Amino acid sequence: MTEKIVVSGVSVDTRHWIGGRRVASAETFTDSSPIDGQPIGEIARGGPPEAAAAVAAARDAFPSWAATPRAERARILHAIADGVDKRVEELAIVETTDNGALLRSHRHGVMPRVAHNFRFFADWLLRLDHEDFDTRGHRNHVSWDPAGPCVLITPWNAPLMLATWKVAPALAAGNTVVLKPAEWSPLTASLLADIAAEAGLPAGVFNVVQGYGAEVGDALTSHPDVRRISFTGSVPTASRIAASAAANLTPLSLELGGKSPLLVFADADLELAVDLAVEQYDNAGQVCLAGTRLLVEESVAEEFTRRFVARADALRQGDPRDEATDIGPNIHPRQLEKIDGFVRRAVDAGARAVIGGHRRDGQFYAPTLLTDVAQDSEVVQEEVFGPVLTLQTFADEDEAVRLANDTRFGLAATLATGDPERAERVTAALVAGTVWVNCFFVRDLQAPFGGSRLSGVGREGGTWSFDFYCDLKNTVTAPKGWKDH
Ligand code: TXE
Repeated sequence: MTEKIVVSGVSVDTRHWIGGRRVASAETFTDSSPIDGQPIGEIARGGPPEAAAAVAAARDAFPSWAATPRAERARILHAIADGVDKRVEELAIVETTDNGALLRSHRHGVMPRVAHNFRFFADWLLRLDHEDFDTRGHRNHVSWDPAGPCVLITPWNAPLMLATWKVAPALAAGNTVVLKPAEWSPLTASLLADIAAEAGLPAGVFNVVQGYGAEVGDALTSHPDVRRISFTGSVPTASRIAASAAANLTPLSLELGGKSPLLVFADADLELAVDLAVEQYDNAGQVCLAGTRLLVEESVAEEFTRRFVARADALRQGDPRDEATDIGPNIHPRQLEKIDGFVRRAVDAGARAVIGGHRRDGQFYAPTLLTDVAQDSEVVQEEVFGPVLTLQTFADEDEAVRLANDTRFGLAATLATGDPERAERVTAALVAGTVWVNCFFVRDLQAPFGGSRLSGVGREGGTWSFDFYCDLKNTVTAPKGWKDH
């Protein structure tokens, strides 16, 4: 296989990264760009042997990394962040070429945030503590012990962002890592391996196995030496991973899909509500947190729809490398098929496409708004993961909450309202891991992040990440002279 490819001027190693070495596979898979559908290169196609080798490398590297003083671990994580900062332009163009999301957002938002992931968890580690307390004179001391090798499995919609949101706290906690990036966007994980090595991360502490989830996944998730599995992706894959991890009772953190509501009350600033709604098309709708169900109070629904359509019509869809583009392509022809299938079936069942409802040339789907959708219909209940929103109306607050909570998911919810008391009432009644009031996508790394119901298991962020990635130990020490009592 070709060991290196050049992607928009950046050299990317196409092999795995195991135990501080590049490792080839006999077989490869083709990685293509959503921008033009053309192949980018052949990537190492891992299987059980590569998975086993990566876990063994992580296991061997664990004792020494776990024993590395916190300050030294934090220093190396800061050095990785510096390496990311230095290569923002390269990472941004490679990620855009690989997954089709906007270059300007990779350049100005995502990649700086990737660096921040490392800095944030390095700094949090240094503050991580638990107050000692006494029990009948005995001192209780809680320590955050590293857990061991962690398997991190990540999706393609925000590849490096979602990977480092797991990698950074796992490494900070003193664990070693095997990262399995999605096969539709394998490239930036390989660049991260280069950056981590340059930053001085010891061999085997961070490993990357490339390949199809179905071929490499089980060997990673059923491995008895793996102490944590963190996964972001689909519900069916999460179920398979949970089943595979069950034999060893390996703790799991699962961040899955959503069907989040965006509630617009009549007392809302309607321009703000429209802004929030249009934002849901970001990343061509491939965002787990997206508020894809617009729930609008009847009395303002007509005016809201009129303003929304005017704004959505003005969105520019095209090459994600162009600064003027608002919406890029969807990740893969299969994803496009899937999106179109959802819309076709909805329209067949009586839905009306107020805008969009069809593909565009290339790998694009027109921003779509569907009305006349039933609450129990597939398009209202299932995650589409494309630029497809539904609009339903409600008569009062009770109905709004009932519709909002009436899916199997519970990842996020957004409210547009001018009434703070209503915001409090509705927020309390919603089933969601995150609620945004008159804003969207504002995320602080110290906040707990995750979903309820089928949107996931567990929370990560700040201390919650360390809760997951550490084995908490309570040590009880007797007072001096205890035996004399
Ligand atoms: O997900 P998968 P897909 C949702 C979204 C999307 C749907 C399908 O609705 O349309 O999922 O996307 C790895 N053992 N989300 O098929 O299969 C796989 O290689 C271990 C929401 O891409 O879940 C990839 O690295 N790993 C989501 C990762 O799982 C396995 C983001 C995700 O792929 C595996 C992505 C196995 N048996 C999709 N099978 C979000 N929450 O943001 C696959 N994988």
